Amino acid sequence: MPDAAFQHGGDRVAQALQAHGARTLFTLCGGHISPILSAAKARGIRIVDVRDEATAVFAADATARLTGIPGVAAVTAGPGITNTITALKNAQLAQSPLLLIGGAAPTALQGRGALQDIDQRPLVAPHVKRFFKIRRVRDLGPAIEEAFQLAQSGVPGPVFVECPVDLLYDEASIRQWYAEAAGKGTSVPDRLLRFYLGRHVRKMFDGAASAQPVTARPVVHPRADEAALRGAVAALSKSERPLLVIGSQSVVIAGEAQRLAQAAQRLGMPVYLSGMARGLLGRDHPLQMRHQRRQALREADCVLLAGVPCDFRLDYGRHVRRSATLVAMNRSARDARMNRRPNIAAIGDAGLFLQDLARAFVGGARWTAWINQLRGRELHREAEIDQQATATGEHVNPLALLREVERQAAPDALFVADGGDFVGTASYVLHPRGPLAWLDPGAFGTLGVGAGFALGAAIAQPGREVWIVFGDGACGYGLAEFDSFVRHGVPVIALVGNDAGWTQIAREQVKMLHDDVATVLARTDYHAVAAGFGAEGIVVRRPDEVQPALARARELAAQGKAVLVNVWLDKTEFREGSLSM
Ligand SMILES: Cc1ncc(C[n+]2csc(CCOP(=O)(O)OP(=O)(O)O)c2C)c(N)n1
Ligand SMILES: [Mg+2]
Repeated sequence: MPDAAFQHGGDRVAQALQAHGARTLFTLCGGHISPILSAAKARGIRIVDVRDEATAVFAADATARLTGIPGVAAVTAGPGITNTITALKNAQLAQSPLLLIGGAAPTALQGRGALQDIDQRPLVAPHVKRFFKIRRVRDLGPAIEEAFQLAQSGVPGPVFVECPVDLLYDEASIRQWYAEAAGKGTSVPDRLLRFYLGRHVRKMFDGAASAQPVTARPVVHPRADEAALRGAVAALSKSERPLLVIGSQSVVIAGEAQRLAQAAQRLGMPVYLSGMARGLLGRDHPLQMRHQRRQALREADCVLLAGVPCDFRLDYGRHVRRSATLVAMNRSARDARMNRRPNIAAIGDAGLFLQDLARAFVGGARWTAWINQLRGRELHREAEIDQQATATGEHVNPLALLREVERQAAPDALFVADGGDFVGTASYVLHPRGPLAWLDPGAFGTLGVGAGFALGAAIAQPGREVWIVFGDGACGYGLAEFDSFVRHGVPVIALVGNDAGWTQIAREQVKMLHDDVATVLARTDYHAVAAGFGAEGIVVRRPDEVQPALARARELAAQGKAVLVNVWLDKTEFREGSLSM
């Protein structure tokens, strides 16, 4: 189809998506967005329709995180948009660049009681970098173009483009529609209405015919200044016990992940990885530590936080000793200084800064004793977990289950984490295989991301083994998406740690209030629910069933089938004492 001849406004949106490399559009249909879906399909964009708008946004989020190209979701006006709010907020806090296209009532009927017509700006604007309200057809393409660039610039995040339905159809149809609405009456008010609506349509289509197809704009990634680099080199040169913590924001330029991994290795200091940065150094790198981070932070004399703010996860900065030199690398000046003023603030992309640092700094050999000290603790803790994994009970020990997943999962496996205690345990036991091999909700701690994240991941990277590590509570949010997995031929392995409860909450609630109210679930047959949607369901109640069940699940997934493995867990003390607020 020649780009110059747009069919209609919906096609302008589709052309702009195509120009930015969007290969997939996640959606749940609605009359307000039909022309966009149809035109995107005609242009070869894969339309992946799901069962809840939140899923569409979670999927777009995962696509963005894994490919570095903003993921795209389109939802209908009103309730379609309100259903996305949690997922949008999650993407905002996770700093994930995505584009949400929302429908809206016809321009002339907004505020006049049209179907699903609400003022969408006050609902959506707080959760996005910008809310584009489009009023003219010619602005559709340029708005998408700007939205893509904005989503990826500075601190990445979601951007919203509101497209009223009367801008999305062809001009002749819309003229006719407005003419019919204006009626044929001869009274003065009738004639005035006709005049008003005629002028309105002219304005909507003004300049549309000459508007050109859009092209993607370059994205400039922010770089910290030279002074910060010199300061960091000087701090490291003096340090006896440096520690590097790398978080999600360091890998927002997905294409740089491998180079960042090499830089971290060259720097030669102990590293903790969190969020999307998990797996950056592969499965078992001698510099990577997983346990006792708090203690290591207390002992370190120089702490480098790469894309990691001093929020609750670092006890608001209190985990870092007062006398330590703190180097904060962050795209956000506010996050770099949150709760604790760093000695050196490198405001810019943390991943690029670490690459520069690895080039500028030569040293590291004298840290061997420090590294060995941390490694010793690491081995000790691993031995403890091994010990706990041998405990047997009536059903399955979660540690033993996750150890078996760790043993079996493919070299390219991607783990999506959605749940409480079971997932917390998994984050210690599972070793992501490489960069961008772990997806969790991020700072918002949102339950229910699993199905959407897995869908986005599996579609963005076909052929990859995608696991969802689900709590039984968390799996309930997205169970209906087994329907989407089946219809779209998306093979994911959902591993449900079924402890018949919202255990992470119950653990503290019962201790503090002696009441398990609202935290108790049943040993529900989640595998049968998945099977009802046409997927494969496997149940595991005893330890000896674990190994064959996981092998079978991998086999089925390799054949292109979605599988849910529902594993009855025993109680464990592993997570005792862990609480985040
Ligand atoms: C949307 C949302 N609702 C509620 C919570 C609070 N919450 C945190 S962990 C948790 C329990 C999770 O239960 P489950 O998924 O079964 O995992 P488990 O802790 O039992 O392993 C809850 C309810 C949340 N984080 N997000
Ligand atoms: Mg549970």
